[in-house]
Amino acid sequence: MAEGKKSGFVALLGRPNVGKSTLLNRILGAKVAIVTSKPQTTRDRIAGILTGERGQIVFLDSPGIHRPKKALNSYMVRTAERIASESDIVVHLVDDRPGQAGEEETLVRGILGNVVVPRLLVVNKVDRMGESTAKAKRNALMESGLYREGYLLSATKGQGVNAFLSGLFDLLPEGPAYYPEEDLTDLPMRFIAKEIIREKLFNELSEELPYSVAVAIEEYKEEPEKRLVRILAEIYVERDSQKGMIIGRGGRVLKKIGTEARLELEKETGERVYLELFVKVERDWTRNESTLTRLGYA
Ligand SMILES: Nc1nc2c(ncn2[C@@H]2O[C@H](COP(=O)(O)OP(=O)(O)OP(=O)(O)O)[C@@H](O)[C@H]2O)c(=O)[nH]1
Ligand SMILES: [Mg+2]
Repeated sequence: MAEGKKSGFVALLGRPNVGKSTLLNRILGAKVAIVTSKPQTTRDRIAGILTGERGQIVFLDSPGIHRPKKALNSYMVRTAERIASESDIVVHLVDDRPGQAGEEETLVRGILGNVVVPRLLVVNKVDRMGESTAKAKRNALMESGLYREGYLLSATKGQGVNAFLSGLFDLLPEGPAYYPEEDLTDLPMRFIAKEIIREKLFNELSEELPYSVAVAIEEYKEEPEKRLVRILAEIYVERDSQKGMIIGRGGRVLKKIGTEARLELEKETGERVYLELFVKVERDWTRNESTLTRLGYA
């Protein structure tokens, strides 16, 4: 162990859409987690590894905490709870939306109440809220006595991020790096590919449709001699009518999603990508435990 280096796991927790994944990407200076304007984008534990002068922090981005109505949502909330229980520091992110006393915030505070490690508060989106509103929000929330420190930051603009990181290193114990210093995540490329496709679906689809969609990578084949990656992915929906909406008139919607995903996958892999998408109906998969397991949500 290098003398004086610190390490640990830091959970990013909060209700949906507060900017947890945006903050993870900002801290790493790279896109590891997908981000959309819609709530409940993240469904899994996303580890992002920051290695620097002072040591290594493994950030754990988590699904937004909400009241689960379906099996998929229960999986998401369970995942967030597990992340909180396996971390050395738990960070509670809030944003500029009112409703701190709302149901989701009550659920988050319930989880925070169960952890024995230090808790930090982050008031995010200060760029939109303004400094004085953000400070007032922080001060009011700090009165609960739940938090060791409270930070203001903007995950999109980067403001306040260095002070936050330095506060985390101050709190963490000395310890070894868990991952090689060049690693940004422990997620395999197959998982990242599935998430990129899901992000394009989330962006393109509206109302309930994004929440009925899952992606499974059926084939991920690298052909280095051709500088090509072949990806075959299946998009699962819950009903026949949804299949038509994703394909769109003359296949237009699916084509757009495919093109956007392919361009980003080419950037990620540095290779040409051949991407094939198929849409399949798996009736009510969000409510069905065994289908969820098959789709990787278990
Ligand atoms: N103005 C502003 N917008 C932000 C900031 N951080 C995140 N956002 C936006 O908030 C939205 C949600 O961001 P995400 O990072 O996906 O939020 P999340 O907490 O990971 O959401 P879930 O995965 O659904 O729980 C996106 O449209 C972001 O661009 C910020 O600091 N300022
Ligand atoms: Mg997220």
